[in-house]
Amino acid sequence: MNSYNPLEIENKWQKEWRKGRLFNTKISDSKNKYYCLMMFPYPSAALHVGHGRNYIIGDVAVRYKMMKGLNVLTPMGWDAFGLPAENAAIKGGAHPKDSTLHNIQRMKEQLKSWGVEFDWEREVTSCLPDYYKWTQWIFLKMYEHNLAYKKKAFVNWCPSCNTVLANEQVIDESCERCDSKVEQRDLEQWFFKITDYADTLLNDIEKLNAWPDRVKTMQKNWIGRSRGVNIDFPVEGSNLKLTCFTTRVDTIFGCTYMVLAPEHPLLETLIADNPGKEKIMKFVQATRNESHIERSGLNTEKKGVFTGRYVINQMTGKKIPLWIADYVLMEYGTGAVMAVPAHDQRDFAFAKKYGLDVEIVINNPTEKLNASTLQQAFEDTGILINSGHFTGLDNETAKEKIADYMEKNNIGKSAVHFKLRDWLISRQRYWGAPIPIIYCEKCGTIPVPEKDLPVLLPDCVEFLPTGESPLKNSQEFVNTSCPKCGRKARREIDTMDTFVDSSWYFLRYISPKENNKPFITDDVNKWLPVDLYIGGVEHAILHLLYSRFITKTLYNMGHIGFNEPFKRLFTQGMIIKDGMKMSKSKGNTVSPDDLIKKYGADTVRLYTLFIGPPEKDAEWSDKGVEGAYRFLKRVWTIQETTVNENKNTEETDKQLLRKMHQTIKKVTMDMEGDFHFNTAISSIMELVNEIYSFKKNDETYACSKECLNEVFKNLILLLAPFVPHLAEELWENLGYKNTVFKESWPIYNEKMTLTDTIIMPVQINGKLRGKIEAMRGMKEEEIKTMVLDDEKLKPYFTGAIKKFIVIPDKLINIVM
Ligand code: ANZ
Ligand code: ZN
Repeated sequence: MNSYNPLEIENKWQKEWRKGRLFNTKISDSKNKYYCLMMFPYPSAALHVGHGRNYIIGDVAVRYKMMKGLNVLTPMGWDAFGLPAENAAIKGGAHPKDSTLHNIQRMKEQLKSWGVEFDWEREVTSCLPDYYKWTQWIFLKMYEHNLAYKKKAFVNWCPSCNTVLANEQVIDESCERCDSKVEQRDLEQWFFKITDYADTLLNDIEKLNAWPDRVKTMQKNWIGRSRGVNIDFPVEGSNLKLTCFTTRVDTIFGCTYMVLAPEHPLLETLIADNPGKEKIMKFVQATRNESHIERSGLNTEKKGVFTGRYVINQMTGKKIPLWIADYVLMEYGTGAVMAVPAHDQRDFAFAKKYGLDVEIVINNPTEKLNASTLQQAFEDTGILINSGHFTGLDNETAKEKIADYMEKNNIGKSAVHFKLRDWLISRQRYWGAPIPIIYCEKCGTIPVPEKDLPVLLPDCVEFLPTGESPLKNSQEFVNTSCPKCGRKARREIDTMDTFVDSSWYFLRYISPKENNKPFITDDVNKWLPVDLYIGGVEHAILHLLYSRFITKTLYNMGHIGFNEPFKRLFTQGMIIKDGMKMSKSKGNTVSPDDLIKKYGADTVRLYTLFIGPPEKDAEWSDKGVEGAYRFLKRVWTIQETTVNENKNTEETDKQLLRKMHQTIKKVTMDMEGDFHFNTAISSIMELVNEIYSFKKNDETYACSKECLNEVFKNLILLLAPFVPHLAEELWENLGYKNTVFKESWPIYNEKMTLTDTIIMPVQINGKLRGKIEAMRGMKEEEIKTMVLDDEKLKPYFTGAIKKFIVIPDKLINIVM
């Protein structure tokens, strides 16, 4: 037998799988379907072993499900539009299209060399016209159903990338990509009306019972539903009134001032007669340039200015000062807040800074509070004090009673507000799908007719960012004619956020070459929802929320028959190197290429899977790879073993078979459960050790040939999803003609997993006093002797034994 030569066998089997079309799925056959989706990557640069973990986990799941007899669909594609390719191009490299397509080739080769197989006939690439044509179609459908609109909005602006950023692309007030400080700008932008779906997106989270709880919680918090009351405050000396939203109406008697957002629409009217209005407007202007994240942060110092006006708290009849403060955002609630310094920390800090009144209206049950010595707001629950005839109520009851009272007396109204904002989808950048809109001087905003899709992205464009989309400079692109009246018209020059591209790609995989439709309704209805979606937790909020949203809109429009896209979600942990997340910018990446050349893909796969529970972060170590390689060589060598058949092997066979059944059980449970491949692999390693423990110095086994063959055969099947090339080769060497992935997953026999020794508890006068280890089916007399001789039990035998009851294989009961 040859020694283990991974490169040779890996090459051979990768070719075989493709020749045998093992991963090419027939969509027409949806019986026992299993759709396994892995987040499609951004083709920025070569993959490192951290990326690899994602796809290796997916590949194991796919191969396992195949062996379980399911008809598995495993497609792959490229999230190919977006900033990095464009930024790289600006730095003097190739055209984004060339570099992107080049990277795709490179990454595809890497996936193949890992032995990670996909149905490549279904490949989608979001920057190619046959894909983005349908992204534009999605936009048109959204527009048609009033779910896409344009408005002026304050947006995060990166002055260096010269583009709008989504909130989550802003990290510590800086641009995620280039670290420049982010500004706020008021710009015309396109939005998708995701807020119309806030309630459904929130409620349907309950249905996602195979999603990780923490992802569900992140989605809930992002949607952020709050129930409370909108309260009216009349403005003194005018017939205006200001409405504020509060979730703590129980604290209304402690409201000592009111605060408006600097962007509040009534602000200029309110300060019109104020001689100091210029100073106020200066403050307003300055605040508007700060990022929202900075303004509302818990630890940033709050700034404000008095408007000179007062409003009436209708519950107390008192007039309270009206302020403007940076910590109030126009985008949330009503843009006005009733401030209760005694019970809200932000209000407390603000009141202390500007010398505003503090009035305690909730009693701290453990310590009497004093307004003049209060060190921080008391935000807990308690009993109302100083609150008119609501005094004495606990604050939850008070919330209801006060809300009722306000509704009856026209002071306020129950209200629900969401944190979720509409989805800003326009980008002032080149490398994205053009928004299919035309502006005609006569007809206004006109959507591009479906028959004219795609609106092609021109190749020759000067794409240096200027703050406006580079498409502006392409005359051939901008100038067009109005689809309605035929007059000269201009095209929209903004492109779409790449999150739009990725919000529907899982539908396209089912019929990727379809020319007349984005997808075939009947087929997607058969194959979706996706059975298993694997990806990084960094997409736990936006990508998943947007995909759910687009799915729900298409469902409501009648294009698909399901309203949640992903049945089960699995988020894998990151690979850490030198204490940091592996990434190109940190310079701590490990390339799989050299490792695969040196040890083979199976070793790299095994190590990656063995490194820890797949949902947790794990530290990479090159030494560990060496260990995985040694293990596979050990497995390889089992096939060379000869057996001494003269031995009496009944007992040892039984022992080895028991270990085998135990291993099958353990591995199967790990595969079916939380994908704990690491513990599955360690139990396989134990089985291999057990096999080796029968190895004698004379290179023979003390078990029978039949037994060893049986165990080895099942060992190969168990290993197949993890180290597929090695498994195929060993399988072939055993004389099998078919690929191991057409074999059934091994089945264990529960009875055969049981050990022959059993632990029996010993009760003395009804109390558990100890345990003994007995053999299954041991005679009563033998057990009695064992118990009486047991050193630990001896101290309890102080009197005469009245009864000695043995319940066979279970329990011993002694009465003294
Ligand atoms: C009075 C009050 C007293 C409040 C108290 C809290 C505690 P959630 O739960 O996140 O929805 N608020 C309302 N609109 C705001 C805005 N545009 N900008 C900043 N803050 C705003 O938060 C609702 C609470 O956040 C509201 O309840 C309001 O302060 C504040 F002891 O009203 B509260
Ligand atoms: Zn027109």
